Amino acid sequence: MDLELTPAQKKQYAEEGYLSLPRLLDREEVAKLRSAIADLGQAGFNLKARQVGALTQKDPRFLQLVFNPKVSDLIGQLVEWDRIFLHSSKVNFNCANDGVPKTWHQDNVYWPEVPPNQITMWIAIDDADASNGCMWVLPRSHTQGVVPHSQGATGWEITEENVPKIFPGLTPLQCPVEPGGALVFHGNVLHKSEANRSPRNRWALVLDFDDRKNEIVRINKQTNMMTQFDSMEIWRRSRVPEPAGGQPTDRR
Ligand SMILES: O=C(O)CCC(=O)C(=O)O
Repeated sequence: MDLELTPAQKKQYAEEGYLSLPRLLDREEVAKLRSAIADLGQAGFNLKARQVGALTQKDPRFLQLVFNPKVSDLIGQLVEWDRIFLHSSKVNFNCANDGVPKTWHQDNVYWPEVPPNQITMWIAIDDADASNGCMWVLPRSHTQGVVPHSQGATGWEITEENVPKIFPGLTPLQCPVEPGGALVFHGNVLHKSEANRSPRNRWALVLDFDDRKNEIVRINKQTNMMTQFDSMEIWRRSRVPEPAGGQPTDRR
């Protein structure tokens, strides 16, 4: 894929709040990530859970993904920030036959301490389509700021019936993508996925980025401990990351 976003793509992201990138990663890159996810199972993580987080701390192949220019440089083209910070990386398993839906929500509702400017990259590892729980977005919903959510079965949510009341006139869009395809969306864009009722798994990687200026400190109210974050600078305007991963290097 061409690493340089077109003016039309940047305009679409700014106006609609999301961008679909049908072939972000190639077959080899997807295969490597699929193995890394399968190896999480070998390491004792439950691949039937809804998700496993803090991936970059678990396997270097996930770290290489975030430093891949197709990821870090691409995010850098969409934001004005000087430094980009990865604050969360996870795999979402919408498992064959009994996947769990994730109801409508804005990601920024999860990061209330920071200005609401997170950006999310969602990468399909499997084919994601209407029958196995692909993503949906509500284009232009990022223009209203963070709206009140209620607590649902899988976290903060806005119920189906409230969507048209809060966002009148906006039309939901289903976003099927092939393996290696990605969606990038503003943290205020309303999005969801439906339950996987097909016999095919729908695995996806989710990377959350923020402006390095924002210090994200989230305390678990029960344990009074800081939640585990990836907490890592991945990109600077004056630098480019190394293609093979590792630490960013000077452009000069
Ligand atoms: O991967 C999914 O099914 C849902 C992703 C999502 O909305 C999230 O993780 O915030």
